[in-house]
Amino acid sequence: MIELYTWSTPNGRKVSIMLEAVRLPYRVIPVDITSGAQFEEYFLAISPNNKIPAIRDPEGPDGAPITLFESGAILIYLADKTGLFLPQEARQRYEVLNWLMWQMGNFGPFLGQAHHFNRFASEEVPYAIERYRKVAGRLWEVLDQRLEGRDFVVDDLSIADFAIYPWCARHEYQEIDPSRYPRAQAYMKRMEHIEFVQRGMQVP
Ligand SMILES: N[C@@H](CCC(=O)N[C@@H](CS)C(=O)NCC(=O)O)C(=O)O
Repeated sequence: MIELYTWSTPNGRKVSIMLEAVRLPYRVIPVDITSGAQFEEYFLAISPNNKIPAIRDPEGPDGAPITLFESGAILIYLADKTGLFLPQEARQRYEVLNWLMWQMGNFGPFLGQAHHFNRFASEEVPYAIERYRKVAGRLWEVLDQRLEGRDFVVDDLSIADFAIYPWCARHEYQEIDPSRYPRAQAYMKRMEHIEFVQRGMQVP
């Protein structure tokens, strides 16, 4: 059975949503990143950058066990393993990968900085708060524009949506008012009504 090393954060939930979506059996191993569990040796052997999520699949592509870290790589792996949520057709596949990489390089790291400076920094840093508030607004605008005439970021529901939605769901940490981004707000509602998304968002 797949082992999912995770915690209750948007990056962790990308993978639990995918595992729920493809109905692969999995066991959750909570890694409490608030108490430093991500630095334990057993975990660093799986995730050398000391971050969740990570997975161990006893049945990798060649039948031998495989471990993966970085949520984007895990999503692609699970999509390839199951043939689900990442199209085979080249043009559609690259389009999904565009938006997955956009999330991995932008709509995650920069929103994460907004979370940090808005909520968790040990001192108030007005320049950083302002900078990441602006970047967050711009990224939400990019998503909102993309969703013009679309239900999901690439026509059919895909791993790109599983990566993007959990970060939308944390909009309060980003001090983002979704009603300013009506297409993104409608998208959030669409995603939150999907049962496997609801289940994935409860993990751990
Ligand atoms: N690029 C990584 C980012 C993962 C990440 O930032 N994980 C955070 C929680 S959301 C973490 O484990 N932080 C613990 C730490 O940095 O010590 C991914 O997408 O998997």
